[in-house]
Amino acid sequence: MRAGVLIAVVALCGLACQPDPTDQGSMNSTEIAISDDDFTPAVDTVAVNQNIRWVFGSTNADTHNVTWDSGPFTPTNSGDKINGSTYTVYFGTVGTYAYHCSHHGTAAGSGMAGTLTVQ
Ligand SMILES: [Cu+2]
Repeated sequence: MRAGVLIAVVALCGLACQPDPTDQGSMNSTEIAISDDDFTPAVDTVAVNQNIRWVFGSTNADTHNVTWDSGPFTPTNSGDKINGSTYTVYFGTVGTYAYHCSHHGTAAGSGMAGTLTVQ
């Protein structure tokens, strides 16, 4: 009986927990994909006190990085990374954190840029 309930919950979550790619403002992903030349989701909202991981795509032609527009980050960027690399940051403070790729975007959200809201 318990197994039946568990399977029902998993099946329900399988449908309800799918991110809607057209609704970026309300996404909450702990993993942000990096491709040529985008962050997905570019606008993300997550709960405080957890790791967020940027994953550099396995088929990217270009080198990218995560560079913080401002904030308490040391170092202030991920360094240039290539295919399959990851960059993980622990967010223990509520706030809005803007970032960009220094090769394909600029601070304040133009080009390859993203915003992470931690609440
Ligand atoms: Cu880039």
